[in-house]
Amino acid sequence: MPEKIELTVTGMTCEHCVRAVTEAISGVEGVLEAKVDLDSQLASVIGDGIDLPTVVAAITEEGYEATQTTAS
Ligand code: 9UX
Repeated sequence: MPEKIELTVTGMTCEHCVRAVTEAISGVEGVLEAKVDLDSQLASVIGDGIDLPTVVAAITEEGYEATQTTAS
């Protein structure tokens, strides 16, 4: 069953940041869809068997901070 994870991503200040984060998340194994919103600082990730620490690490490697806000 695909699951959805939401994270708060801080440090993004422009749409290029948003794209960098979106692409970083999209590159993680199991991720099917990643939506990142600049204003709300929320990243919504849909995937199957996603490893949360791997997602956080991918975002951190791009220079942003991520914390999980919800899981289901
Ligand atoms: Mo432009 Mo967003 O340097 O950091 S990509 S503000």
